[in-house]
Amino acid sequence: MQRFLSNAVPKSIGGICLPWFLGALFGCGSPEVLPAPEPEPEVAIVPIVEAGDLVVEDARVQLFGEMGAAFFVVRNTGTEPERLLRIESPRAASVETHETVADGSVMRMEPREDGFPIPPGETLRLKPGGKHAMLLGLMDSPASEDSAPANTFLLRLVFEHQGTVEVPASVRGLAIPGGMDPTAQGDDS
Ligand SMILES: [Cu+2]
Repeated sequence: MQRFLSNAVPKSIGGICLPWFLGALFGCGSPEVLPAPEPEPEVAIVPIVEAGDLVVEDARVQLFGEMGAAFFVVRNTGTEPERLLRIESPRAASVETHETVADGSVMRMEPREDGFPIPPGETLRLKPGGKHAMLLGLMDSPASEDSAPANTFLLRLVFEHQGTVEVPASVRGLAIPGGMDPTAQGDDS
């Protein structure tokens, strides 16, 4: 049984990086006003997870003190519609499904309480500036609940038909504005 490294969650930057955090999610971070980032920790290479007709790839989380965001790609290779109902994690008190949408020139997050549909043959992409999962109330989880490899963050994706699929996500610290999806930028960028 492996455990997460205890330093996987940066604890010292909780308060000051909230605006940065929100900017990262909205895809509108302002690099010139940001503090210098700490060196990136070694990022684990996470496996592709296959479950039934579903393939989950590129799972990653960005952690900001007690909050975070999760992103991943799910391909539905089958012939039946699927739906990602919700996401859970032993390290988050709650996980919400959100989508960042443009409201004029302003980007804002909207809850997606019914999760995200994945039609047959299509791909669901959770990414900065778009659909994403918000991790709230991050904590160190008991080892007994945590089967994730070192330096990864366990996500449990709950699908309507496939049920629960456990996915280890690579852990990133602070978001890097230059790494944002350029399609997420507002008109003011
Ligand atoms: Cu959100």
